Amino acid sequence: MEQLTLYYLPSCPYCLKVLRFMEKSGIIIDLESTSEPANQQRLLDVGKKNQVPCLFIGEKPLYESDDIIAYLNERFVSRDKT
Ligand SMILES: N[C@@H](CCC(=O)N[C@@H](CS)C(=O)NCC(=O)O)C(=O)O
Repeated sequence: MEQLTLYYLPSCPYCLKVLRFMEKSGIIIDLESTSEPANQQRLLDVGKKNQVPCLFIGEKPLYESDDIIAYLNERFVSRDKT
């Protein structure tokens, strides 16, 4: 399975929405704050947009908090129930 990394900013409400969902669901993945210039550069290099939150699924960027939550829900929550 691909490595998951969430690029986020602590001050971003959309990021906090994703982080709250992860906490509630017990989902632990790598986190990288784009307040670090190197992380921001990597987000731009891979995702082409300086927008957070962005979930890296391997090397594939997924933007939009609702889409990220839907992906994490499908990968970690819904599958546990089947
Ligand atoms: N619709 C997006 C909104 C994300 C968003 O607006 N993020 C802000 C930070 S709170 C941002 O990265 N703005 C910079 C930009 O869009 O270039 C979502 O739900 O993820």
